[in-house]
Amino acid sequence: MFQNKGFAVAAFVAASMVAGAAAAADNIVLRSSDTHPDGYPTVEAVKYMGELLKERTKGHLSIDVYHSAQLGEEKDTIEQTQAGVLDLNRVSMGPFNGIVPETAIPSLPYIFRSTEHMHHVMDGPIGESILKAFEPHGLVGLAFYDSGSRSFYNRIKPIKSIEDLKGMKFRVIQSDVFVDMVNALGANATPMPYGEVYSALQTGVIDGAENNWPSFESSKHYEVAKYYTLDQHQSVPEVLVMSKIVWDKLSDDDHAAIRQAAKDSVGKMRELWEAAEAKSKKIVEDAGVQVVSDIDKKPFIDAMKPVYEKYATTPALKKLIADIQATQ
Ligand code: GTR
Repeated sequence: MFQNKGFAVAAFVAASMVAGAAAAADNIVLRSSDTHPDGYPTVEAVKYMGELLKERTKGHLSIDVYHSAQLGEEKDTIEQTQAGVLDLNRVSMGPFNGIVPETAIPSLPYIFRSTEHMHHVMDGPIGESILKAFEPHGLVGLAFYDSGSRSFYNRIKPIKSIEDLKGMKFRVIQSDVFVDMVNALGANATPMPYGEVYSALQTGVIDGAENNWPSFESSKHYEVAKYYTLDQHQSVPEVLVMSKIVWDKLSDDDHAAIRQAAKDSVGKMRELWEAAEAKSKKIVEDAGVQVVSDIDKKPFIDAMKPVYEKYATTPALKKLIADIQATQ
């Protein structure tokens, strides 16, 4: 019935079992992709969701998480998910910006005032409406995860003000919002897949990149980029999506179980995230990275005006910005 490898494996296992074949034939193993290494909070949160699902459906539904970009870089795995080749995908909202216009709004620089503000927005009706916005694009939005805040790091010098960024070359996620954000700060943006950043830093193709503490650490970029400036320009939530093609082959009970398990993994992710941030910060600081934390953010915020104007293209998107800003 199902074309992808995960289901094929489940069917093979079922066929080769003599006793209990009927029950096993019904078992579905969903394949989920993640760019991060094993142990990273997003990987562990989806594993946790899989455990809940397995337990609650008595083995009928479970998840295999393919970490470390084993199934490809984010842009490619999104296409595979839309095509029904991949079942689940945990990705940053960034690479969705060109596909699902609503995702550009929470990706805007400085749209969230704090982690609490981001939680209030993404846990409430605004978050629900953004999850729904994935459906016309062949994807079912299941949950948002934390991602701290993204800041610039580089291999050249400590960046202490917006002037220091002028003319420097930064890798960004393959999204126009990210490109426009870096260019609006007077630097030059180079979009490229996550997996290529380490060697691009090492060979000098780029001067720096930007990310949160756990990504800066687990990617080992801190080995080759010794200056980190906490300008905290974006708090782009992570998102867990499912292929609509695969979703449509499942029952209403399956849908309810998947939605609930995804929601229940959000709290787990938040716990893991806090611990990961503290751990990564320590590793990076112990490695001698120079951290600039006393930075005046006002010039950064002011420089983002044209970026907001560019992405508020319809009355609905303008309203989305206003609704996020009005959320307490
Ligand atoms: C991380 C995010 C990843 C990936 C990465 C990147 O913060 O968790 O999904 O998008 O950033 O910069 O490519």
